[in-house]
Amino acid sequence: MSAQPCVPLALSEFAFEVHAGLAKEGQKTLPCRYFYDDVGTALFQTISLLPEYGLTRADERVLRAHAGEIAAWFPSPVAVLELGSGTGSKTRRILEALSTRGSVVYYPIDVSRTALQCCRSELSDVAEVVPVEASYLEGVTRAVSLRKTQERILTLFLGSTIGNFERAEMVQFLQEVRARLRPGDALLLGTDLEKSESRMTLAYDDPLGVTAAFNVNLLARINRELGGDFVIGEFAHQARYNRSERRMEMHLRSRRDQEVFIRAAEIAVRFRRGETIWTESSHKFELS
Ligand code: AVI
Repeated sequence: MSAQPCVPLALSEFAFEVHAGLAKEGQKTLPCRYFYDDVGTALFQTISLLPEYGLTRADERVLRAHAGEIAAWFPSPVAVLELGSGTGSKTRRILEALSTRGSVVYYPIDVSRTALQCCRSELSDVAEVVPVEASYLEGVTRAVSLRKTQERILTLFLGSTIGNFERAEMVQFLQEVRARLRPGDALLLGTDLEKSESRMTLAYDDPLGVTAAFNVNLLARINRELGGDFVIGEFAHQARYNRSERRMEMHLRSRRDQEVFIRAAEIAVRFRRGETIWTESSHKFELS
């Protein structure tokens, strides 16, 4: 039997995962999905405006150029599901193209209520927006259960969010999505291509420090929601490219030896100077 961290069952999922990630013997970790509270969501929206971070705009360009062509594959009626909708701005092109032939239902799926609210106010003029506040797979299950008999489903998974999964989990996740769909439905997947190391590093360590704030906000969130006592200035943002795994990694590096107590996660964590918490992987892809 493998050793399990000794965590009381009554902890919230967030507290449980924080405990499990910070109690690890080797590399400490925190799951990147906890970046997206209201502050993190707003910071990510700002990241997507930065000249150094071209990913969101690249998605928009591709969708602008090909929305009509994509829409032509789908006879009406169509429902659009979007995993991790964000504010839905890039989805407008697709919804507009589909709505020229009939009404469209749009299910944005996101854990961030703020992002869903933004989505609804941005896109209600082009589609019937039905926000689904849930994790991706739970959201797909819920949205698919609302499908009308003839309706085809177009699932959007854009912005290279798939890159935030471990490589082994990516295929499994896509299989899970497919299992919830049926023949005639489709998935449109957006992935970020590998670029020069210097360009990718700038995209994840921008000179304004927005990405640094996005990363460090995870500790601030633990302080706010779980009664942590992280001294925010004692951790530095670090972005590195892992060439063999073809991924950008974000870490939070402890500036000194220190101990942090997190009340709701019932844990005291010791950090050595220079030790890091690994907070995110953004895998990059080749066209093939
Ligand atoms: C949401 N996700 C695809 C972004 C990425 O590029 O991995 C999150 C992000 N992390 C740092 N900057 C943006």
